[in-house]
Amino acid sequence: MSKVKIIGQTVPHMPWQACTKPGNGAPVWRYSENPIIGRNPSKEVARIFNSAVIPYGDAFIGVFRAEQTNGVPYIYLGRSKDAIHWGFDEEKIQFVNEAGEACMPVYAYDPRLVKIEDTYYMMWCQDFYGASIGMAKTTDFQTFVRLENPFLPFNRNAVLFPRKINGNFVMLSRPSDSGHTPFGDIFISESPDLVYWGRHRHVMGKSSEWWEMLKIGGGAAPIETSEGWLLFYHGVTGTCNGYVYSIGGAILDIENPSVVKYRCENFLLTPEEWYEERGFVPNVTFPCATIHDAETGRIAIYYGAADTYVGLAFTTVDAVTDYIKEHSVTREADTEIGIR
Ligand code: BMA
Repeated sequence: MSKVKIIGQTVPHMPWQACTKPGNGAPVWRYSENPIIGRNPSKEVARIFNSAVIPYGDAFIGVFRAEQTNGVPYIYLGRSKDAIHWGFDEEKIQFVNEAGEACMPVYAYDPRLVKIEDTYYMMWCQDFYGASIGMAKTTDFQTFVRLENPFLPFNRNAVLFPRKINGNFVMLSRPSDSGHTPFGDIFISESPDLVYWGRHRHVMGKSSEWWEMLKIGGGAAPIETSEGWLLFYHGVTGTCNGYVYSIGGAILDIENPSVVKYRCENFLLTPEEWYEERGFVPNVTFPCATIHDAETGRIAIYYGAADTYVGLAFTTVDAVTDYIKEHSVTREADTEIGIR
C-alpha cells in the first residue's frame, strides 16, 4: 500500500516493470522494450505517437495520433490486452454529430482520453480556422459524437480532469498560435455542460529552468491523489537546432486546481534514448496519458517519442510525489488564484 493514495480504480493488470536502469535524477524509468509502437504500424499509417490509452473492461483501449502516409494526422482506435502490444483499426475514427451525420475534422492530432462517470471524452487539436481544440464523447467506442469546440482558436493541449470539480467539468489548455508556437502557459477553464466554458484562470507558465524556458503544455489527464492532482506535462526549450520537449511534474490543489502546490524544478524525463532523439522531429518526449493503479500506486506514463514512436515509462505515486515535493519551486504566478 502506498503512502500517497491514488484516488481511482484498481488496475491489477496494468503494465509494469521494476526499475533496472535508474536515470540520473527523477524516479521515472523507461520500459526496457521501448518503443512499444514502431514505424509503419498499420496500413497507410507511417507513424503513431502522442497517444492516449485507458483501461477498458479487462483490457485496454486507446486513441492514437496516426500520421497517415499522405502526411495528414488523424486519430485511430487501438486495442490491447496488456497495454503494451497494440492492434489498430484500419479505418480512422468516424465522428458524427448529435444527429448521427458524419462530422469529420479536417485533421486531428495529440488526443487525450478521459472517463467521467459512464462516458469517455476525447479532446484533440484540429483545424478551426487555425489550431484549436476538438472534442467528442463515446460510451462504447463505436459511436463518437462530436461536442462543441470548447475554445476559440488558437489553442492546443486540452486535458479534461477525470471528474467534475465543484459541480463543473474542468479542463486545462494552452492558448497558442497556429504554427510552431514559441510561447505558452497552462490555463484552466470550467463548464457546467461542456458547451459554455468560463472562469478562465492561469495555472502555470514557463519557468527559468532550461528545459521549460520556452513554453509548457498539459500532458496526461491529472491523477487524483491524497496530495492533490498529479500532473505530468511537457516543457519545451529552444536550441540552435530546434525545440526539445521534456516531461515535467506538478501537483495542483484538489479543490482549486488553478493553484500549484508543488512544481518540480527538474525534468522527470528528457530525450536521451535513440527513439527520443532520432525520428521525424528529434528530441521530443510528449506525455499524453497514464495508466495507474490505486492499490499499488504504480503509474505507467505513455509518451510520444520524436514524433515517430510511443514510449512507456514507469514510476510510483510515492516516489514521484516525494521527488516533486523535494525539488519544488513555485513562483507567485503558480500559487495565486490565477485571475488578474
Ligand atoms: C507540437 C505538437 C506535437 C509535437 C511537437 C513536436 O507543437 O505538434 O504534436 O509532438 O510539436 O513536434
